[in-house]
Amino acid sequence: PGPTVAIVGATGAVGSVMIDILNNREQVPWGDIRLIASARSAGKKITVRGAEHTVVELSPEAFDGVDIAMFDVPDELSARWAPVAVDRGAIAVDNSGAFRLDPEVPLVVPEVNAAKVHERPKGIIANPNCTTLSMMTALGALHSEFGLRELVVSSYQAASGSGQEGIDRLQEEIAAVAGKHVGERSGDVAEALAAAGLLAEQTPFKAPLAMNVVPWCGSRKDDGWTSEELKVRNESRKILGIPELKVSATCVRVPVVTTHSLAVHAVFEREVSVEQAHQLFDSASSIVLQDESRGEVFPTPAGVVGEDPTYVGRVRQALDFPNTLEFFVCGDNLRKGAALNTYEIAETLVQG
Ligand code: 11C
Repeated sequence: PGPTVAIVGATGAVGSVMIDILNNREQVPWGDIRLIASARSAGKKITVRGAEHTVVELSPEAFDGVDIAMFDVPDELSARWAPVAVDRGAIAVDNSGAFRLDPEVPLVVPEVNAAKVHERPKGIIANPNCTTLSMMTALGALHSEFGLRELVVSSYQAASGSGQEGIDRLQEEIAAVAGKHVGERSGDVAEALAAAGLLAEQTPFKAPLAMNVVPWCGSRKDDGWTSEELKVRNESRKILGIPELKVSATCVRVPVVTTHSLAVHAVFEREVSVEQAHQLFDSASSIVLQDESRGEVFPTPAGVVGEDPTYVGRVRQALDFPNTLEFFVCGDNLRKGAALNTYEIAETLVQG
């Protein structure tokens, strides 16, 4: 039999996508597939690869016999349980933020730095934040040819970045404003939400998300930055192997259910043309180039949701900055941004 794989957090928003990926990518002949979740979800039956599996409760024994444990749970649960999985003999591939900046834990995007999976003194491999990941395949390809020096990005992040709670809240908010004549007066969207019983203290977002954009993702950090903006900076540096990379990010939540988008301003050491960038994107198997200059449409999150590749468009040479490209990327934050990249790390471990 093949190696035993565990999904920790199997019933969450990312865990559910992981099961879909397991059902649809059959290159690795896994032996046992173990679904692990909180006590609340234990006992639930889920069919994976044609066989019914019962979700088991998170415990040290749940990792016995597991070769690779993929964690799709909040930071504090990963921080506690990934080392337990390693103690029980598994390699932990962790999708949380708990270990990403640990110098003894590689932060891996297989298209960019696959070999790092073998440098894991703690037995843990980290999967990047979905916002960072959504632009990494494109930036990795450009960096290897032209040498990235500076990065300025604005994100347009989907509600599912806040998990099932975020998805449910956005759907409820949209239902609450649908058919109402709101959005023409300050505060009227919030009033419509309150009238529908959607209280401000019950949302994962800092402001109404329906008919709005919210320039705040993650938690508050020093000097006005958010955790998400610092993750984009620190994780991009680590994945690309450029510790001094200049990065500035503004992260914004938009009323999209799934798929993060980013407007990227990337400055390179060497001269780079749109044609050269197009060629690189065209030759990368996990990138789909959708650029207007070819008579095609540009990518949008509604057109990319559910897709595995990163979509790139609006590639332009900056008019006032030398060696600089502007482009727009869209990536499904639950697939390449989370479950798919985690799964690809596991595949890389198995396939060598
Ligand atoms: C968001 N990117 O959209 C975040 C969610 O560090 O894995 C993922 C947080 C993380 O809110």
